[in-house]
Amino acid sequence: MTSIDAPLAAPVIDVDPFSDDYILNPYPHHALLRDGGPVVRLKHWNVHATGRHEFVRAVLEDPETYCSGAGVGISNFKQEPPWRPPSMVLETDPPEHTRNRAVISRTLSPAALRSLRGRFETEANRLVESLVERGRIEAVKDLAEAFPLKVFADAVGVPETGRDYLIAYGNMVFNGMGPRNALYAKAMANAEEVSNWVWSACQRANLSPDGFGMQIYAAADTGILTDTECATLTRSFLSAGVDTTANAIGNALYCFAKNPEQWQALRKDPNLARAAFEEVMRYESPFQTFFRTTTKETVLGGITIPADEKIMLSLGAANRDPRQWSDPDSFNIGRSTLGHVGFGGGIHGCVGQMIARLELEMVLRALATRVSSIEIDGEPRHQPHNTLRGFETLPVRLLP
Ligand code: OVV
Repeated sequence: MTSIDAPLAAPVIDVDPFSDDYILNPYPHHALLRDGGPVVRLKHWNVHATGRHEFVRAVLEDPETYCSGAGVGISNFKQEPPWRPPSMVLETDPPEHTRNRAVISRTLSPAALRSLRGRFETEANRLVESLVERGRIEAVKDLAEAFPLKVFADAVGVPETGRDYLIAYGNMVFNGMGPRNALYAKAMANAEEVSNWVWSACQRANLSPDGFGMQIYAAADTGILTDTECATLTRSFLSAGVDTTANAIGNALYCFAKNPEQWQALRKDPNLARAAFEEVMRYESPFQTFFRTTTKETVLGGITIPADEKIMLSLGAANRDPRQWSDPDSFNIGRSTLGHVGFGGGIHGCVGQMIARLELEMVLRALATRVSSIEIDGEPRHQPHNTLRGFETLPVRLLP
Protein backbone atom coordinates (compact mmCIF):
# COMPACT_ATOMS: atom_id res chain seq x y z
CA MET A 1 0.00 0.00 0.00
CA THR A 2 1.19 3.51 -0.74
CA SER A 3 -1.35 5.69 1.07
CA ILE A 4 0.16 7.48 4.06
CA ASP A 5 -2.86 6.31 6.02
CA ALA A 6 -2.23 2.64 5.24
CA PRO A 7 -2.42 0.44 8.35
CA LEU A 8 0.91 -0.43 9.90
CA ALA A 9 2.15 -3.46 11.77
CA ALA A 10 2.28 -2.96 15.53
CA PRO A 11 5.49 -1.51 16.94
CA VAL A 12 7.40 -4.09 18.96
CA ILE A 13 8.20 -3.01 22.52
CA ASP A 14 10.30 -4.40 25.31
CA VAL A 15 7.69 -4.48 28.08
CA ASP A 16 7.17 -7.81 29.83
CA PRO A 17 3.94 -7.86 31.87
CA PHE A 18 5.00 -11.12 33.51
CA SER A 19 8.42 -9.97 34.74
CA ASP A 20 8.99 -9.47 38.47
CA ASP A 21 9.75 -5.83 37.91
CA TYR A 22 6.49 -5.16 36.09
CA ILE A 23 4.41 -7.17 38.51
CA LEU A 24 5.70 -5.38 41.60
CA ASN A 25 5.45 -1.87 40.15
CA PRO A 26 3.48 -1.91 36.89
CA TYR A 27 2.95 1.83 36.55
CA PRO A 28 6.14 2.87 34.72
CA HIS A 29 5.65 -0.13 32.42
CA HIS A 30 2.04 0.90 31.79
CA ALA A 31 3.30 4.26 30.53
CA LEU A 32 5.66 2.51 28.08
CA LEU A 33 2.81 0.28 26.95
CA ARG A 34 0.50 3.23 26.29
CA ASP A 35 3.17 5.43 24.73
CA GLY A 36 4.42 2.63 22.48
CA GLY A 37 1.35 3.08 20.29
CA PRO A 38 -2.39 2.44 20.12
CA VAL A 39 -1.54 -1.25 19.76
CA VAL A 40 1.90 -2.75 20.32
CA ARG A 41 3.50 -6.16 20.15
CA LEU A 42 5.26 -7.51 23.21
CA LYS A 43 8.67 -8.78 22.22
CA HIS A 44 8.91 -11.37 25.01
CA TRP A 45 5.66 -13.13 24.29
CA ASN A 46 4.91 -12.29 20.68
CA VAL A 47 1.38 -11.12 21.43
CA HIS A 48 -0.37 -7.83 20.71
CA ALA A 49 -1.33 -5.52 23.56
CA THR A 50 -3.01 -2.22 24.30
CA GLY A 51 -2.98 -0.08 27.41
CA ARG A 52 -4.86 2.87 25.92
CA HIS A 53 -8.29 3.42 27.38
CA GLU A 54 -9.91 4.13 24.00
CA PHE A 55 -8.67 0.88 22.45
CA VAL A 56 -9.23 -1.32 25.49
CA ARG A 57 -12.86 -0.21 25.37
CA ALA A 58 -13.07 -0.71 21.61
CA VAL A 59 -11.86 -4.30 21.95
CA LEU A 60 -14.22 -5.06 24.85
CA GLU A 61 -17.12 -3.71 22.83
CA ASP A 62 -16.43 -5.78 19.71
CA PRO A 63 -16.70 -9.43 20.79
CA GLU A 64 -17.22 -10.60 17.20
CA THR A 65 -13.73 -9.49 16.21
CA TYR A 66 -12.13 -10.12 19.60
CA CYS A 67 -13.46 -13.39 20.97
CA SER A 68 -13.19 -15.08 24.36
CA GLY A 69 -13.72 -18.67 23.26
CA ALA A 70 -9.99 -19.20 22.68
CA GLY A 71 -9.40 -18.28 26.32
CA VAL A 72 -8.79 -14.93 28.00
CA GLY A 73 -5.27 -15.75 29.11
CA ILE A 74 -2.12 -15.65 27.02
CA SER A 75 -2.61 -19.23 25.87
CA ASN A 76 -4.72 -19.89 22.76
CA PHE A 77 -7.06 -22.81 23.50
CA LYS A 78 -7.02 -23.70 19.81
CA GLN A 79 -3.30 -24.34 20.01
CA GLU A 80 -2.82 -25.47 23.60
CA PRO A 81 -5.36 -27.40 25.69
CA PRO A 82 -6.70 -25.41 28.68
CA TRP A 83 -5.61 -26.52 32.17
CA ARG A 84 -9.23 -27.04 33.25
CA PRO A 85 -12.54 -27.48 31.42
CA PRO A 86 -13.23 -23.93 30.17
CA SER A 87 -15.57 -21.59 31.97
CA MET A 88 -19.03 -21.53 30.38
CA VAL A 89 -19.20 -17.73 30.63
CA LEU A 90 -15.69 -16.28 30.73
CA GLU A 91 -14.29 -18.44 27.96
CA THR A 92 -17.26 -18.64 25.57
CA ASP A 93 -18.83 -16.53 22.85
CA PRO A 94 -22.43 -15.95 21.81
CA PRO A 95 -24.80 -17.70 21.57
CA GLU A 96 -23.61 -20.08 24.37
CA HIS A 97 -22.28 -17.17 26.38
CA THR A 98 -25.58 -15.32 26.22
CA ARG A 99 -27.60 -18.30 27.47
CA ASN A 100 -25.17 -19.17 30.28
CA ARG A 101 -24.66 -15.63 31.47
CA ALA A 102 -28.42 -15.16 31.73
CA VAL A 103 -28.60 -18.09 34.16
CA ILE A 104 -25.94 -16.54 36.41
CA SER A 105 -27.32 -13.05 35.99
CA ARG A 106 -30.75 -14.05 37.30
CA THR A 107 -29.24 -15.18 40.61
CA LEU A 108 -27.61 -11.75 41.05
CA SER A 109 -30.75 -9.68 40.48
CA PRO A 110 -31.22 -6.38 42.34
CA ALA A 111 -33.84 -8.07 44.55
CA ALA A 112 -31.42 -10.88 45.42
CA LEU A 113 -28.74 -8.36 46.34
CA ARG A 114 -31.15 -6.34 48.46
CA SER A 115 -31.90 -9.46 50.46
CA LEU A 116 -28.16 -9.95 51.15
CA ARG A 117 -27.52 -6.41 52.28
CA GLY A 118 -28.46 -6.95 55.92
CA ARG A 119 -26.28 -10.03 56.29
CA PHE A 120 -23.29 -8.37 54.65
CA GLU A 121 -23.72 -5.31 56.86
CA THR A 122 -23.94 -7.34 60.07
CA GLU A 123 -20.88 -9.39 59.17
CA ALA A 124 -18.83 -6.33 58.15
CA ASN A 125 -19.67 -4.60 61.43
CA ARG A 126 -18.92 -7.68 63.50
CA LEU A 127 -15.61 -8.32 61.79
CA VAL A 128 -14.42 -4.71 61.80
CA GLU A 129 -15.36 -4.27 65.47
CA SER A 130 -13.27 -7.25 66.49
CA LEU A 131 -10.34 -6.04 64.38
CA VAL A 132 -10.47 -2.52 65.83
CA GLU A 133 -10.30 -4.08 69.28
CA ARG A 134 -7.13 -5.89 68.27
CA GLY A 135 -5.65 -2.73 66.77
CA ARG A 136 -2.81 -4.23 64.77
CA ILE A 137 -3.93 -6.67 62.09
CA GLU A 138 -2.64 -8.46 59.03
CA ALA A 139 -5.21 -6.97 56.71
CA VAL A 140 -4.97 -9.61 53.99
CA LYS A 141 -5.81 -12.64 56.12
CA ASP A 142 -7.79 -10.92 58.87
CA LEU A 143 -10.06 -8.77 56.73
CA ALA A 144 -9.55 -8.87 52.96
CA GLU A 145 -9.79 -12.67 52.68
CA ALA A 146 -11.92 -13.29 55.76
CA PHE A 147 -14.83 -11.15 54.61
CA PRO A 148 -15.57 -12.70 51.18
CA LEU A 149 -14.74 -16.17 52.51
CA LYS A 150 -17.59 -15.66 54.95
CA VAL A 151 -20.24 -13.62 53.16
CA PHE A 152 -19.69 -14.54 49.51
CA ALA A 153 -19.12 -18.23 50.13
CA ASP A 154 -22.26 -18.25 52.33
CA ALA A 155 -24.19 -16.53 49.52
CA VAL A 156 -23.10 -19.15 46.99
CA GLY A 157 -23.90 -21.84 49.54
CA VAL A 158 -20.62 -23.76 49.74
CA PRO A 159 -19.54 -25.84 52.77
CA GLU A 160 -17.75 -24.06 55.63
CA THR A 161 -14.96 -26.58 55.94
CA GLY A 162 -12.09 -26.07 53.53
CA ARG A 163 -12.97 -22.58 52.30
CA ASP A 164 -9.28 -21.63 52.25
CA TYR A 165 -9.11 -23.73 49.12
CA LEU A 166 -11.02 -20.91 47.42
CA ILE A 167 -8.03 -18.58 47.83
CA ALA A 168 -5.72 -21.23 46.38
CA TYR A 169 -8.17 -21.83 43.54
CA GLY A 170 -8.40 -18.13 42.69
CA ASN A 171 -4.64 -18.09 42.49
CA MET A 172 -4.72 -21.00 40.08
CA VAL A 173 -7.39 -19.43 37.88
CA PHE A 174 -5.77 -16.00 37.66
CA ASN A 175 -2.12 -17.09 37.53
CA GLY A 176 -3.36 -19.63 34.99
CA MET A 177 -4.16 -16.78 32.59
CA GLY A 178 -0.46 -15.99 32.38
CA PRO A 179 2.35 -17.90 30.68
CA ARG A 180 3.74 -21.10 32.13
CA ASN A 181 6.28 -19.30 34.31
CA ALA A 182 7.32 -19.86 37.93
CA LEU A 183 4.18 -18.10 39.23
CA TYR A 184 2.04 -20.43 37.18
CA ALA A 185 3.88 -23.49 38.44
CA LYS A 186 3.67 -22.34 42.06
CA ALA A 187 -0.07 -21.66 41.84
CA MET A 188 -0.68 -25.06 40.24
CA ALA A 189 1.52 -27.02 42.67
CA ASN A 190 -1.49 -28.40 44.54
CA ALA A 191 -3.89 -28.21 41.61
CA GLU A 192 -5.58 -31.56 41.91
CA GLU A 193 -6.43 -31.33 45.60
CA VAL A 194 -7.68 -27.75 45.25
CA SER A 195 -9.71 -28.43 42.09
CA ASN A 196 -11.25 -31.49 43.69
CA TRP A 197 -12.47 -29.50 46.69
CA VAL A 198 -13.90 -26.80 44.44
CA TRP A 199 -15.60 -29.23 42.07
CA SER A 200 -17.10 -31.12 45.00
CA ALA A 201 -18.37 -27.83 46.51
CA CYS A 202 -20.16 -27.16 43.19
CA GLN A 203 -22.22 -30.36 43.33
CA ARG A 204 -25.94 -30.19 44.05
CA ALA A 205 -25.61 -32.44 47.11
CA ASN A 206 -23.07 -30.11 48.77
CA LEU A 207 -24.75 -26.74 48.17
CA SER A 208 -27.04 -25.05 50.71
CA PRO A 209 -30.66 -24.91 49.53
CA ASP A 210 -30.96 -21.12 49.28
CA GLY A 211 -27.63 -20.05 47.73
CA PHE A 212 -26.65 -18.96 44.21
CA GLY A 213 -25.37 -22.45 43.46
CA MET A 214 -28.72 -24.14 44.01
CA GLN A 215 -30.40 -21.34 42.04
CA ILE A 216 -28.19 -22.34 39.10
CA TYR A 217 -29.40 -25.93 39.47
CA ALA A 218 -32.97 -24.66 39.13
CA ALA A 219 -32.04 -24.15 35.44
CA ALA A 220 -31.23 -27.85 35.22
CA ASP A 221 -34.59 -28.69 36.66
CA THR A 222 -36.29 -26.80 33.84
CA GLY A 223 -34.18 -28.70 31.32
CA ILE A 224 -31.96 -25.81 30.08
CA LEU A 225 -28.70 -27.24 31.47
CA THR A 226 -27.31 -30.58 32.61
CA ASP A 227 -26.13 -31.07 36.21
CA THR A 228 -22.51 -31.02 35.04
CA GLU A 229 -23.09 -27.70 33.30
CA CYS A 230 -24.66 -26.34 36.49
CA ALA A 231 -21.59 -27.40 38.47
CA THR A 232 -19.38 -25.66 35.90
CA LEU A 233 -21.43 -22.46 36.11
CA THR A 234 -21.35 -22.59 39.91
CA ARG A 235 -17.59 -22.93 39.60
CA SER A 236 -17.55 -19.46 37.97
CA PHE A 237 -18.76 -17.86 41.22
CA LEU A 238 -15.94 -19.56 43.09
CA SER A 239 -13.34 -18.73 40.43
CA ALA A 240 -14.16 -15.08 40.00
CA GLY A 241 -15.75 -14.01 43.26
CA VAL A 242 -13.20 -14.44 46.04
CA ASP A 243 -9.66 -13.43 45.09
CA THR A 244 -10.95 -10.42 43.15
CA THR A 245 -12.86 -8.89 46.06
CA ALA A 246 -10.19 -9.95 48.55
CA ASN A 247 -7.56 -8.03 46.58
CA ALA A 248 -9.96 -5.10 46.22
CA ILE A 249 -10.38 -4.86 50.00
CA GLY A 250 -6.61 -4.98 50.57
CA ASN A 251 -5.98 -2.40 47.85
CA ALA A 252 -8.67 -0.13 49.31
CA LEU A 253 -7.03 -0.21 52.75
CA TYR A 254 -3.66 0.57 51.23
CA CYS A 255 -5.03 3.49 49.18
CA PHE A 256 -6.57 5.01 52.29
CA ALA A 257 -3.52 4.39 54.46
CA LYS A 258 -1.42 6.22 51.86
CA ASN A 259 -3.94 9.03 51.36
CA PRO A 260 -5.13 9.98 54.86
CA GLU A 261 -6.97 13.10 53.68
CA GLN A 262 -9.12 10.84 51.49
CA TRP A 263 -9.83 8.69 54.54
CA GLN A 264 -10.97 11.76 56.47
CA ALA A 265 -13.27 12.68 53.56
CA LEU A 266 -14.86 9.22 53.69
CA ARG A 267 -15.20 9.33 57.49
CA LYS A 268 -16.96 12.67 57.20
CA ASP A 269 -19.45 11.21 54.74
CA PRO A 270 -19.63 7.39 54.76
CA ASN A 271 -22.19 7.64 51.96
CA LEU A 272 -19.15 8.15 49.73
CA ALA A 273 -18.23 4.46 50.26
CA ARG A 274 -19.52 3.42 46.84
CA ALA A 275 -17.77 6.24 45.00
CA ALA A 276 -14.60 5.48 46.97
CA PHE A 277 -14.68 1.86 45.84
CA GLU A 278 -14.98 2.90 42.18
CA GLU A 279 -11.87 5.02 42.60
CA VAL A 280 -10.04 2.05 44.17
CA MET A 281 -11.10 0.01 41.13
CA ARG A 282 -9.71 2.64 38.81
CA TYR A 283 -6.55 3.39 40.75
CA GLU A 284 -5.52 -0.12 41.84
CA SER A 285 -7.54 -2.49 39.67
CA PRO A 286 -7.34 -6.01 41.16
CA PHE A 287 -7.87 -7.66 37.76
CA GLN A 288 -5.02 -6.06 35.79
CA THR A 289 -4.95 -7.81 32.44
CA PHE A 290 -6.76 -10.26 30.23
CA PHE A 291 -6.66 -11.26 26.61
CA ARG A 292 -8.93 -11.59 23.63
CA THR A 293 -8.25 -13.47 20.37
CA THR A 294 -8.89 -11.99 16.92
CA THR A 295 -11.39 -13.93 14.82
CA LYS A 296 -10.20 -12.22 11.60
CA GLU A 297 -7.61 -9.73 10.41
CA THR A 298 -8.57 -6.33 11.73
CA VAL A 299 -7.32 -2.76 12.11
CA LEU A 300 -7.25 -1.05 15.50
CA GLY A 301 -5.94 2.47 15.95
CA GLY A 302 -4.38 2.29 12.49
CA ILE A 303 -2.53 -0.93 13.32
CA THR A 304 -3.19 -4.19 11.50
CA ILE A 305 -3.67 -7.23 13.71
CA PRO A 306 -3.68 -10.60 11.92
CA ALA A 307 -6.36 -13.24 12.49
CA ASP A 308 -6.03 -15.65 15.42
CA GLU A 309 -3.76 -13.35 17.39
CA LYS A 310 -3.84 -12.85 21.12
CA ILE A 311 -4.22 -9.25 22.26
CA MET A 312 -3.60 -8.31 25.88
CA LEU A 313 -5.81 -5.63 27.39
CA SER A 314 -4.20 -3.81 30.28
CA LEU A 315 -7.12 -2.62 32.36
CA GLY A 316 -4.68 -1.20 34.87
CA ALA A 317 -2.95 0.93 32.23
CA ALA A 318 -6.26 2.06 30.70
CA ASN A 319 -7.51 3.11 34.11
CA ARG A 320 -4.56 5.50 34.43
CA ASP A 321 -4.33 6.61 30.81
CA PRO A 322 -3.69 10.38 30.87
CA ARG A 323 -5.52 10.60 27.52
CA GLN A 324 -8.66 9.68 29.47
CA TRP A 325 -8.14 10.88 33.05
CA SER A 326 -6.86 14.10 34.51
CA ASP A 327 -4.17 13.58 37.13
CA PRO A 328 -4.54 9.78 36.73
CA ASP A 329 -1.95 8.88 39.36
CA SER A 330 -3.74 10.65 42.17
CA PHE A 331 -6.22 8.77 44.35
CA ASN A 332 -9.25 11.01 44.71
CA ILE A 333 -12.61 9.63 45.83
CA GLY A 334 -14.32 12.80 44.67
CA ARG A 335 -13.42 12.39 40.99
CA SER A 336 -15.69 10.97 38.30
CA THR A 337 -14.66 7.39 37.66
CA LEU A 338 -17.23 6.91 34.93
CA GLY A 339 -15.83 4.70 32.18
CA HIS A 340 -13.20 2.88 34.24
CA VAL A 341 -12.59 -0.64 32.98
CA GLY A 342 -11.80 -2.32 36.31
CA PHE A 343 -14.84 -4.55 35.74
CA GLY A 344 -14.05 -5.02 32.06
CA GLY A 345 -16.95 -4.05 29.81
CA GLY A 346 -19.16 -5.10 26.91
CA ILE A 347 -20.99 -8.43 26.90
CA HIS A 348 -18.43 -9.99 29.27
CA GLY A 349 -18.42 -7.07 31.73
CA CYS A 350 -18.26 -8.39 35.29
CA VAL A 351 -21.59 -10.07 36.05
CA GLY A 352 -20.80 -9.93 39.78
CA GLN A 353 -19.97 -6.25 39.96
CA MET A 354 -23.03 -5.38 42.01
CA ILE A 355 -22.19 -7.93 44.66
CA ALA A 356 -18.56 -6.75 44.68
CA ARG A 357 -19.86 -3.21 45.22
CA LEU A 358 -22.10 -4.40 48.03
CA GLU A 359 -19.20 -6.15 49.78
CA LEU A 360 -16.86 -3.19 49.48
CA GLU A 361 -19.53 -0.72 50.50
CA MET A 362 -20.19 -2.63 53.68
CA VAL A 363 -16.51 -3.02 54.56
CA LEU A 364 -15.71 0.63 53.87
CA ARG A 365 -18.76 1.86 55.81
CA ALA A 366 -17.97 -0.36 58.79
CA LEU A 367 -14.41 1.00 58.80
CA ALA A 368 -15.34 4.63 58.16
CA THR A 369 -17.70 4.73 61.13
CA ARG A 370 -15.21 3.12 63.55
CA VAL A 371 -11.65 3.87 62.46
CA SER A 372 -10.11 7.34 62.72
CA SER A 373 -6.89 6.38 60.98
CA ILE A 374 -5.43 3.45 59.01
CA GLU A 375 -1.68 3.19 59.44
CA ILE A 376 0.77 0.90 57.71
CA ASP A 377 2.58 -0.89 60.54
CA GLY A 378 5.31 -3.05 59.04
CA GLU A 379 6.36 -3.99 55.52
CA PRO A 380 3.49 -4.45 53.08
CA ARG A 381 4.40 -6.82 50.27
CA HIS A 382 2.66 -7.08 46.93
CA GLN A 383 1.81 -10.58 45.85
CA PRO A 384 3.74 -11.57 42.73
CA HIS A 385 0.94 -12.61 40.39
CA ASN A 386 0.37 -13.06 36.66
CA THR A 387 -2.99 -11.27 36.61
CA LEU A 388 -4.14 -9.89 39.95
CA ARG A 389 -2.74 -6.85 41.74
CA GLY A 390 -2.87 -6.97 45.51
CA PHE A 391 -1.01 -7.77 48.68
CA GLU A 392 0.56 -10.90 50.03
CA THR A 393 0.82 -9.20 53.39
CA LEU A 394 -0.48 -5.85 54.61
CA PRO A 395 0.19 -5.17 58.28
CA VAL A 396 -1.86 -2.18 59.45
CA ARG A 397 -2.98 -0.53 62.65
CA LEU A 398 -6.62 0.52 62.89
CA LEU A 399 -6.98 3.42 65.32
CA PRO A 400 -10.42 3.82 66.91
C1 OVV B 1 -14.29 -13.20 35.44
C2 OVV B 1 -13.77 -14.58 35.73
C3 OVV B 1 -12.53 -14.73 36.23
C4 OVV B 1 -12.08 -16.00 36.49
C5 OVV B 1 -12.86 -17.10 36.24
C6 OVV B 1 -14.11 -16.96 35.74
C7 OVV B 1 -14.58 -15.67 35.48
C8 OVV B 1 -14.94 -18.18 35.44
O1 OVV B 1 -16.02 -18.03 34.88
O2 OVV B 1 -14.52 -19.28 35.77
